[in-house]
Formats: sequence, structure tokens, C-alpha cells
Amino acid sequence: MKIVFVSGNRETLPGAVIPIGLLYIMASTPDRHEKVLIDLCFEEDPRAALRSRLDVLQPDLIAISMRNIQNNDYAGLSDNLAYYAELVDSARVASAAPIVVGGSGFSVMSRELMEHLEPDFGISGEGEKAFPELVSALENGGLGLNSIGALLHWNNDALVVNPSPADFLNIAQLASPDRALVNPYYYEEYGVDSIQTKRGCPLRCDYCNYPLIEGRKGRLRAPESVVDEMFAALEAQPSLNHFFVVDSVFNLPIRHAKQVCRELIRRDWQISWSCHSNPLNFDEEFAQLAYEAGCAGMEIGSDSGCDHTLERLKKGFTVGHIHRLHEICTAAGIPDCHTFILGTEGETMDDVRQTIDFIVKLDPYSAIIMMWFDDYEALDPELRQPRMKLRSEIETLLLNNKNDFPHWSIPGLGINFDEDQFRRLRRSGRHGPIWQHLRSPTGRGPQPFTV
Ligand code: B12
Ligand code: SF4
Repeated sequence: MKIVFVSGNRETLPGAVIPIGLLYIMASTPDRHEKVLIDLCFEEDPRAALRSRLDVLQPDLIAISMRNIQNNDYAGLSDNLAYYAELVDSARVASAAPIVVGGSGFSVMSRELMEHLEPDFGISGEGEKAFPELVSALENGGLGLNSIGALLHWNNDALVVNPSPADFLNIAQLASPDRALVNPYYYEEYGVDSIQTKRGCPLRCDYCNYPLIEGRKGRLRAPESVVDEMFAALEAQPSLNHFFVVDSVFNLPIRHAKQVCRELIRRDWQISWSCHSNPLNFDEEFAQLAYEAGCAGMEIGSDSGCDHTLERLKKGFTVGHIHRLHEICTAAGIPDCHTFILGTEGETMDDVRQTIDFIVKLDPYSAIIMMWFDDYEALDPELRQPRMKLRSEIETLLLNNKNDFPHWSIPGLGINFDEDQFRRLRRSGRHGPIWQHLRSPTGRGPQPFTV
């Protein structure tokens, strides 16, 4: 079969990210098929680009990856869906081939998106087993569709949702993504590559939809194979200058994270990297190893500065844990950037003020302040109505006080979050996540740009 793999993601804030999920799917699809990647990230007119490529290629199957429903400032929640609907339509106009959609954005509400976008097939969650199975079933005239785990398909007009497989994949056995296929512009302009050391997060934060994508059970890769892949990526794309560890949480389990760091140190790895970390199970030894292995920063989903909100969100840690992580990172020389989500269900303006006071006192290297939005608001804008008042009060509070927190990014208000400013920083030689450059390494120096 001739299979066209389409990466639909066009988000370039805080930086463009390589389509690593789709690369995994391509790598797991047998080589006897002709495989072509179309990446729409940097196309001026993505729909026209897709149409003209499909027109020439005339594929037998079109696989579209949908990464985000949300965007960073959430202003375009519904725009992302409209864009994906247009992509599916453009593919239909240019080709009679069946269309299958997958990816994290699809997986967080796969049933609703099947009905909304109407592709022929959808695959929820990790697709390395289900996708090749779908390809085989299509080669066999549709035989066996019902036994493909987590496949969504149609029986006439009725949506059929196959049960998820009993087990998640053994990721130690997956074929590595081939970076030679990636548009070099990702590396030349943004420099950042993605690496996955495990799948699954064991925690149970109240709002978290990550288990829909990769489950809760931690499935670990051998540290040697992770580092092998990083060296191979560097060889394939020599202009890469930073890795982001795309694990939901890198330091859980901490033993594995330490082993990965030790392997990087043993092999004298020289390129900087960042990761997501959690205040639970965070210790000095991990921070020290990470520093020695080239860690240039950690992003922490701290979420709130109120213990009762953290408890309601079932975070499993307290503000004491956040303080401790900050102290350990500071002592080890690792910049820490904490994400806080304001306006979660049940939160009051007093809670919001308490969180803001907490961040000011904590004074982390950087903070990203997000507003709570539910992915389902993309499908049902009416869900937003009751939340608008609290959101606008929070925005006013942040705007009125923005000069008190010059190191914070507030994407929804465009504060320290702007494509042009980020581009200037990159051009001045700053690598990795942009928040790492919102203050000088000493922590108190002049700002690279003003708010
Ligand atoms: C790491 C990460 C980041 C890093 C990325 C760094 C980097 N250089 O890559 C940072 C912090 C920068 C980031 C930013 C953002 N992120 Co983010 N991120 C993640 C995270 C934790 C892992 C993503 C990843 O790379 N996974 C590894 C790859 C291998 O998995 P995958 O892409 O999901 O692919 C698998 C499946 O989805 C499927 N699949 C993928 N494509 C296809 C295609 C087909 C045809 C099929 C069949 C299957 C399939 O199979 C793949 C292999 O198993 C996820 C949460 C999670 N645990 O998944 C959120 C997540 C992807 N991010 C999300 C979002 C929204 C964003 C932002 C818009 C910010 C925000 N508002 O939260 C930005 C956008 C950035 C951009 N340019 O697109 C959402 C997307 C879904 C949604 N709700 O909209 C997620 C799911 C988190 C969430 N809040 O729900 N992110
Ligand atoms: S720590 Fe992160 S990935 Fe794990 S459950 Fe909580 S929000 Fe989800």
C-alpha cells in the first residue's frame, strides 16, 4: 500500500515540536509499504499543500496525526477543531483513500471527534500495534476490523468503538523514530528534539487525561537504548541543540530517571536537555545526576499554591513538596519552571490570590501561569459561559500586577509569550525551552526583554 502520514500540528509556541508520535507509527508500519510523510507545520496554506501533495501521490491510505485540541492561550480552542475538520475535508477532496486519525489530541476525546470529524477510522492511544493491524485488515478487504484494540470505525452510520487492548505495548520492543524524515527546519530554527524514556504515569491527578494516551502503568526503556537513540538523532540532524524528555513525568520512577542520567554521564553526552518533573520522590541525588548529565531545566506541574486545592486536584503533594523541590533544584544549579493552573473547578478568587502570593514568595526560576480550560469547551462553547466571570477576574488581577512577576510567562495574556520575542532569543543563540531565558543565569540580572 502507499500510505501517506500527515502531521497536522501547526503550533509553534512555545516552540515547534517534531511529530514524534507519527514517526513512531511510521517506524512500526512494515517497510513493504510505501510510506510518505507530509508535515504541515510550516506550510503557508496547509489545506492547499495537503491537497496538492495528495493529488500527486494518490495514496491508498491517509493517516492524520492530531496533536493538540488546546492551544497555548486557549483563544483558539474551537479553531483547532475547525482546522482539523478542514484537513479531513481537504484529504477527501483530493483522494478517495480511507482516512484514519490518531494522536494525543484525538485520543483525549476520540468518540466525540469521530462524530465531529467523520474520518473513516480512528485509533485512540498509542498506535504502534493498532495501525499496522488496520493496514493488514484493509489489505484483506476489511477482515478483522472488530478485533483491533481501541479502533473506532463505522458500521453504516453507527460508530463502533472497539475495546482497548488488555495490555499497553512493550515499548522496549518498538522501532525507533527515524529523524532523517523530519523537516530540518525544526532543528535549524528551534533546535529541539524529543526523546521518550518511558510511557505511563502512576499518579492520579483529578483532571489528567494522559492515561487515555499512554496509561498509568510505567513502561520503561533501557537507558542504553534511550541514549543510543539520542546519539542517532544527533547524527541524523546535526543542528539539533537540545532534547526535551517527553515523558509525562521524568522522575517517576526515580530509579529509572537516575539510570538514564548515569548513562548520559557515562557516555559523555554534551547536549542540554529538559524534562517534566514532579515534586514527589524528588531528591538531591537525582538533581545532581541530572545536572551532570546536561539538564538545563525542569518543568514542574505544581498547579496551585494552596494545599486544599492541591488536595482537591488529587496531586498527592503539598506546597511543602514544591518548596523542597525548588530548594533542591536551586542548590544543584537546575532552573525550575512551575506551571500553575488558575481557575480550576471549585477555586475562588481567594485561592487564586493565595497561589499568586505563593509563587511570588517561592520565586522559582520561572513560572507559567495557565488558566483552567476543559478540552470539551472546544466542542461545546456553552460550557465556557459559567467560567467566564472567574476567568476575566483572574485576567484582570494578573494584568494589574504583572510588573511584580517579570519572570513569569502568561500565555493567555501574551506576557513573556510571543513568537517574535522567542525568535529573537533563538537568533541570539539561546537554546531549549524559552522560559529558561526569561532571567539571567544568576537569577537577578537584566531581563532579555521587558513585559
Ligand atoms: C512533552 C509534552 C509537551 C512538551 C513538548 C516538548 C517537545 N519538544 O516535544 C511541551 C511542554 C513543549 C508541550 C507543549 C504543548 N503541549 Co504538550 N504534551 C507533552 C506530553 C507530556 C507528551 C507528548 C509526547 O511527545 N508524547 C510522546 C509521543 C510518542 O506520543 P504521542 O505524540 O501521543 O503519539 C502516540 C499516540 O498519540 C499515537 N499517535 C500519534 N499520532 C498518530 C497518528 C495516527 C494516524 C495514529 C493511528 C496514532 C497516532 O501513537 C503515538 C505513539 O504511541 C503530552 C501528554 C502525554 N502524556 O501524551 C502533552 C500534550 C500532547 N500537550 C498538549 C498541549 C495542549 C500542549 C500545548 C498546546 C500547551 C498546552 N496548552 O498544554 C503546547 C503545544 C506545543 C506544540 N508546539 O504543539 C496536550 C494535547 C491534547 C490537548 N488536550 O489538546 C497533551 C496531550 C497534554 C494535555 N494537556 O492534554 N507539550
Ligand atoms: S503527574 Fe502529570 S501526568 Fe501524572 S497524573 Fe498528574 S498531571 Fe497526569
